[in-house]
Amino acid sequence: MRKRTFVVLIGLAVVAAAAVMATLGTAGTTKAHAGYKIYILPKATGIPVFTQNGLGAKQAGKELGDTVTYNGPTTVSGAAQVPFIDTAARQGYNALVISTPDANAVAPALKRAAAKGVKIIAYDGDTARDARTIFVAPSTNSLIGAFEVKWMGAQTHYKGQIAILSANATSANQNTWIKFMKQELKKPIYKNMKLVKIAYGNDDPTVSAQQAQALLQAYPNLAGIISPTTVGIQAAAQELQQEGKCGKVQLTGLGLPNDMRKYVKAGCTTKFGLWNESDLGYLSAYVAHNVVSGKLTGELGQTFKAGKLGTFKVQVSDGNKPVVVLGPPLVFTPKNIDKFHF
Ligand code: RAM
Repeated sequence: MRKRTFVVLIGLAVVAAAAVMATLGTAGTTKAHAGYKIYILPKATGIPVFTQNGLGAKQAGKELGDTVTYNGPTTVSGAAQVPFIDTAARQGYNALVISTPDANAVAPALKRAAAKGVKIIAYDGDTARDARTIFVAPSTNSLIGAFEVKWMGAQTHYKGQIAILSANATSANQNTWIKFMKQELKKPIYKNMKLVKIAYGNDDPTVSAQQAQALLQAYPNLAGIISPTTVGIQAAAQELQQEGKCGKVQLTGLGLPNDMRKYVKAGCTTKFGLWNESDLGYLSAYVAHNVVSGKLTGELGQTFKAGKLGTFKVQVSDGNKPVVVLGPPLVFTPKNIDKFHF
């Protein structure tokens, strides 16, 4: 009797252990593919596009079972990003997703972090090619550059002096777009449009407003300003409005619909663009996850699924590689601006 009870008990214990193992097995599998720590480091916190990138990345983290931390300096500076990179490495993050205004300033720290096993993904503002595994681009750079010139031409009737109000002089994303703007401007249709100055507002609202004002003073006949930064375009719109120049000096570039809505209504710009910043953060977190898991190594042609956004491919884009591109830019006009809420 005793023996039989013992056998039954053993039998029950085996069944229970098997059940526990099955549960652990599932948990174990999930853990092997998720639970990564991803750090998203913007050019600076406090700029709405980066807040939106962070929210998108957190959404992706939720879907993937990863922990996403969003943090960075309060002013736009590559040097100011360095302590955050070192912290992410010290705290054992699996991946660092960075948009930088200064590739050279951050490259050594990124390499230090990579040596400690942190996977580096650049997004938005690229760093040195050998300091990251993959670059996530919001759109094709040549398209972004060409579009901005087309939007300006449409507003100035392809005539007059134009100026660019950029972000930081060291910023790779803006510099690349400006390179493609200059290329577009060489087309015959722009023969009566002349780029007279490139000013830098450092993605600081005050400096950008001062630079916009200086442009208006230095070039009284200015036909338009292209500002390939959400901070710059907003500051320029505000400046134009204050000086009663909306509609007289044209404005285009890259801006957030929410920032720019009132200036569109006031006639300060009739055409500008951007992309969905939350999606950009979301996609970047998916790239980071897949790099950490080993699915993406940066080899051209690799594909992966980024949740609600679908399937993406690692590719060459405008000679840069390896790049994952979010998609074509969105174009905002007085007709469609109220459809966009970000
Ligand atoms: C600013 C930043 C960012 C850029 C946008 C368009 O918010 O410079 O890097 O992508 O503008």
